[in-house]
Amino acid sequence: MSTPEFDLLIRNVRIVACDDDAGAASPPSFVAISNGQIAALGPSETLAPGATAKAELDGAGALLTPGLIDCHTHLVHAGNRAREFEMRLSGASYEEVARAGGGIVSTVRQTRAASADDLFAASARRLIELMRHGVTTVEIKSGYGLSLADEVKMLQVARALGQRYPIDVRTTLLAAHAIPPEFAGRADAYVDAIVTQIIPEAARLGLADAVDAFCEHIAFTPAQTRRVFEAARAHGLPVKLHAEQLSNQGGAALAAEFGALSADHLEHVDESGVRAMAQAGTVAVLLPGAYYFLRDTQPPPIALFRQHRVPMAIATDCNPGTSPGTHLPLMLNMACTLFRMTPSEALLGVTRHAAQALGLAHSRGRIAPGLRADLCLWDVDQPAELAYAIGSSPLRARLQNGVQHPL
Ligand code: DI6
Ligand code: FE
Repeated sequence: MSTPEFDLLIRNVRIVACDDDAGAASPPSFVAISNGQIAALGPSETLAPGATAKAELDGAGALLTPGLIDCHTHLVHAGNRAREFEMRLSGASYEEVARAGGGIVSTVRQTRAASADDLFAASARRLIELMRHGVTTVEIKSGYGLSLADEVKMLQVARALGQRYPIDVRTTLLAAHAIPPEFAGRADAYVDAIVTQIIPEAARLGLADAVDAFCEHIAFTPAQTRRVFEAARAHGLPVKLHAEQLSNQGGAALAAEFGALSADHLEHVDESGVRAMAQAGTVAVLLPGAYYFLRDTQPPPIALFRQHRVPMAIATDCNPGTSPGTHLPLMLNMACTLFRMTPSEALLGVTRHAAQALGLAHSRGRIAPGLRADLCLWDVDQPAELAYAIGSSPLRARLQNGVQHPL
């Protein structure tokens, strides 16, 4: 009788598969990996006695989760906005800073001025931090270029990061993030450029996995957002939306109308928006880091998402203006403390539901045969500890595509 030779056999781990309840771990189990995928798993005593593997990893009873997925970041950018942080501390609001020429547009200036190499180097530092906190798939948005050449530069840097480091990068075109200075007062003309030049070129170059927009009174109207979505659809690209972050614009319903993968932020969404999301299968991506950093006071309506069974994902929103951080496990804590999510919901939010928010549920986000062997081994006893701890890093090992990389 022949027994399979696996590439890697992980023994003695307690698995949190993240199927639908991430609140408890399995009894001691094994996970077998072949060709970068999970080949088999089960309680330790069910492993065939003659099973062999090219390599083995003893989990020593540690907790095994899917690799974490950060499904909403603006990780590629130049400079920082510590000065603006100080301004806000002395009383200026986010909108006031934006209207005074600070905010997103100041990062646009620095990102445009940076060479691709400099942008790569600055962003790589943040990417490495994400990986150290267990992230194996990250979504990176453009949106600080706001011209054809600079948006393409950002997306190319994002893709290059994914080629250089052991992390899977998904790119999202966010040309509709802010109105660039050269289009001040001519937002519709900028939207023309987005739909006739930037989206078609990003699609032609194959640089974007999705298209996003910032639908808000300080950014793009629902009518402008609709034009962006129509162009995305014409080029076969799925959409996502920064919706109802500062006010209720009906963005969530608009996103749902276009079958959006996700609507993100959502502090001000109402029940009709939530219902539309539920019907469309649109994931709610919640960003507690931005809520915290802006000292927002209206949390997203978690009870409505639960009631209408809208899957909730959690992400860092890593960006220089409203969430300058790369600690995804810390976001679990904030989702629980600030939004009153459960630790189990929070963990599903960075695994299964984050995969869904990127259209990747078929390949990752859970521990199951046939899925990518993107895995994290944690020095904790129970999964709730991952959300409970404030800013610790109990990651012991991280595997991407079945390969363990030094932390
Ligand atoms: N909402 C946000 O929180 C970030 N973008 C957005 O549309 C902020 C980006 C920035 O301030 O640089
Ligand atoms: Fe964002």
